[in-house]
Amino acid sequence: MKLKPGCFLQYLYLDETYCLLSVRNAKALTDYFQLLDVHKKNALNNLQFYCFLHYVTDLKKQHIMLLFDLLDRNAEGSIGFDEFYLVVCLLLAHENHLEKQFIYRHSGPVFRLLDVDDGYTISPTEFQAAGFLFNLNKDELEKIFKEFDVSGEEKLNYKEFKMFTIFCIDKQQKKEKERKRRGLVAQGRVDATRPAEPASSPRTKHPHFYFQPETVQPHFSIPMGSA
Ligand SMILES: [Ca+2]
Ligand SMILES: [Ca+2]
Repeated sequence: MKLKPGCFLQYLYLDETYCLLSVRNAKALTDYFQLLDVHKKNALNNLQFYCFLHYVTDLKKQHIMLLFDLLDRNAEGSIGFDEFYLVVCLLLAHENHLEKQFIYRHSGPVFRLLDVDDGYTISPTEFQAAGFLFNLNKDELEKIFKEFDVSGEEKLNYKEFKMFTIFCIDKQQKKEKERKRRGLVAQGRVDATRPAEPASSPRTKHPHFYFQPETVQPHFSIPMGSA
């Protein structure tokens, strides 16, 4: 999925470590949300959500409606600002090739989003249905299940999923380092025969200045049996 050129969202800046917007950008997004919320219900229905995503992205109708259903878990027929904010951060993460960072930073909400039947595990079917959100293809998803389903029941519990998110971030950091290294080699600033430095742990800048609504935090509890 891609943002359409020149749309409002392209003017927002996503922090690449925390995959969140600054408070200032979040305020601008609130104003935008209020413009979309023509019925003044502090929520968007599926038609409003569809029009918004159809206007700003190249997502197909079936994917937009699936995303709406994933967000509207209590089947109220609408989604609030917190869910809207999460979607916008995800769209910007895509735009900046930070999907894996997004999964790592928001592992709780992502797990909850993928766990359609609220069974506290993610099945291959659940994962495949929403793979488009994180740029994961069928082969990649199969590999993930093979590698991280430690308990062997062909489902990922939260602990297994968390391991996968750590793997994601490591892979993304290595990729980013290699990309930067290639740039420096091209500029003649680094010896091409010198091996790349190992990936470091994620940066720990304090997220104090970023807007983090409740739904972006892993606020749900995992039963003892599945952890
Ligand atoms: Ca499930
Ligand atoms: Ca498992």
